[in-house]
Amino acid sequence: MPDTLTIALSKGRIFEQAVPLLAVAGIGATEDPETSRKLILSTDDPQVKLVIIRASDVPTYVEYGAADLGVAGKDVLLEHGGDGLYEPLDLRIARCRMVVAGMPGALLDGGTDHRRPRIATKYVRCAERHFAAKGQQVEIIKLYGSMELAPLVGLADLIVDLVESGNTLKANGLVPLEHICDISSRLVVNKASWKMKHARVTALLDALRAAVEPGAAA
Ligand code: PRT
Ligand code: MG
Repeated sequence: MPDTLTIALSKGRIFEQAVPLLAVAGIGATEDPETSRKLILSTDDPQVKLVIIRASDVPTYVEYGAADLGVAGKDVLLEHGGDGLYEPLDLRIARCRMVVAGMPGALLDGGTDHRRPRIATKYVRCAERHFAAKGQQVEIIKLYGSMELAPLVGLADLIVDLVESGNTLKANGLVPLEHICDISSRLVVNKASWKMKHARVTALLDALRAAVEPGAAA
């Protein structure tokens, strides 16, 4: 069926916040990924299915055409890099900020001992770009999670992480020191699907745009 659409989503906040937008666009999820063990979920539109994958895998599925569309955080897209997919719409969901954080009073330049500050992060590319733009030499330590622990145990001087309420930083005695960028989730589209399923994809894109920007609809 050439006009079937597959949409890649991750469980948790992206699924929860994308569902109301998809519903406005006429796509109702008929199953809940938090309770279902299925990785392919049907919707009440027989021509649309959802695949439930890790947030950081969404760009890969969409780039390779395993999904026609997907929803991914800008942080994930910046780390994925390249121009292998289209990013036509800011869905304005799962919003947060990417920041440099550390202990109160931590020196962003590493202090006086001329050692390059060590930065622990899951967002290696974003961190490299941020410090390079400031002309600052740093040593990046790649972690896969719990970045907030790194400064507490002497693994790193600073972290680059996402902050929403600030509660996680506060609970670990850390403070935001520099704002890197605002983050929200984006609709991404496979390039071949954009051409081959153009009518279907643009109809969904228009419906989602109207759901995101009520009043801005044509
Ligand atoms: O968990 P997994 O490794 O599968 O992937 P993931 O952690 O990337 O997925 P998920 O579902 O946690 O996040 C999906 C997307 O949500 C991210 O890619 C971001 O674009 C977006 N998002 C929005 C966030 C947050 N807000 C957020 N607060 N992602 C993570 N956090 C974490 C943050 O890393 C920190 O540990 O929440 C903590 C901070 O929250 P506060 O409220 O205490 O400041
Ligand atoms: Mg997570």
